[in-house]
Amino acid sequence: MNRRSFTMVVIFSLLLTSIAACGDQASRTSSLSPTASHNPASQAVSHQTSQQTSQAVLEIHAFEMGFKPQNLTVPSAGVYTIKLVNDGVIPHDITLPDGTKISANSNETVTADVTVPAEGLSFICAVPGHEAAGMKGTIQVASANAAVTPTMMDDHSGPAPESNIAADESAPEYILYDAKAPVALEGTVHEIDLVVEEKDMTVAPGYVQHVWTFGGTVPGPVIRVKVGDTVRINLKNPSSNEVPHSIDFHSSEVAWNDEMTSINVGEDKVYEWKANYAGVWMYHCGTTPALHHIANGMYGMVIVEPKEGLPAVDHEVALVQSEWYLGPQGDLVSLEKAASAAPAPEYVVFNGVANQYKDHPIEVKTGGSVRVFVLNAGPSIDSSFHVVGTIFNTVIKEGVQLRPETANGYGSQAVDLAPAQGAIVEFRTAEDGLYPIVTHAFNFVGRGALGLFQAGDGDPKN
Ligand SMILES: [Cu+2]
Repeated sequence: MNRRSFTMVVIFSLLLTSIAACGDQASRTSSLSPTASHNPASQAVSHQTSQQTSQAVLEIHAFEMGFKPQNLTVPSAGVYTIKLVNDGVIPHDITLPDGTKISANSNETVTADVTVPAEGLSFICAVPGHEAAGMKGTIQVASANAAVTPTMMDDHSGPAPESNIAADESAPEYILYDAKAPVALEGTVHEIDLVVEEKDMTVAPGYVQHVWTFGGTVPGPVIRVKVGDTVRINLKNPSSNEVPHSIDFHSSEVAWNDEMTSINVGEDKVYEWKANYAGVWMYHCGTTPALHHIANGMYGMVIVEPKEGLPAVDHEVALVQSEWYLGPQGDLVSLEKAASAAPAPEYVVFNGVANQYKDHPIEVKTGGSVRVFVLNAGPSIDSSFHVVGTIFNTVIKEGVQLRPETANGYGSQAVDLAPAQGAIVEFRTAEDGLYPIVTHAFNFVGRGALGLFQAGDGDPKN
């Protein structure tokens, strides 16, 4: 919140109200109060008899993700009627610095009178994430010599663009994400309730973000089925949430504008698909801006085994690599950082939390066979998945297979995964000891992309 800007608006508002109080239409002209703006029709009528009738209608269209026009200029300070036309597919609003909110659902038009002070004002869409995605604008007064500056507009109630978010020593401990891969679901038809939860999460020691999740965790639950199975997902967006969401299964063959469309809060949707192809697949929210919904935690892994299943191994682990672009503590992640042409996440992580398997190594039997299902959820950084001290004897990446029986002595050291690519890798540990899990894009190892396999007691010397 820009204190100075806010204070100026409030002072001007009080001034207007006190001047108007001398007349007989006082209560009808103090149109900056949120209640007044929520009842646009009656306000518009009352102003017909007022000294301060609306000077003009300012028509502003909302869409995903912006306003058109974004910056308006009025000839003088005073009361104006804002006509908000929502051309988008999800709800939007125009929110002023004092909290006045004009809300419109998809294809709806809502009008309300507002007072534009001499110094102008800024407005945003207050739906979480929408301001950061570009839904902000200004109304300036042509004669004003104190127009709203871009700086004042930018730090109005939104995440600041600075790159250093200070650690919070009182942040809760992170919750360890179990890396053990689940077994395949029983049967051939699977009905799964997937509830979207918007919640706070400690993503690294000292850093809490308000994440959007499938099922309450980042990543969402691993869903494991076999080729030929039918999966029926009941996606629920509870009314306690704030924004629309959707789901997109890369393991499915469906029309984008059918199963993958967004649902508003309070709505449900069935997304049914058949597992026709084996592999490690991504699922994610695709609601605009998809970059923000993915960066804010909405992704997970689907494992589709061949019909006959995978050969038995001693250990199975599921790891999802992803990025955190920190927003302010307790707020959404920064879309501005995530959208950079050269993205520089503060953290690159396995299963949602920085360094969690460095602090809590994944234990395996020395010499035992280890299978890792690995997915790069991105949203934007490539992975070079590597386990220090091992060689992958099996790699099944995006349908391409390296298998021991066909390898002619070849092995694999690192698996390249662009965002949304997945693989199955297998290896054995040679001796008791520690085997670091990294992305071999090494600038990210120091940013949280580090875990450990611990074979035996972890000590090669005894
Ligand atoms: Cu979403």
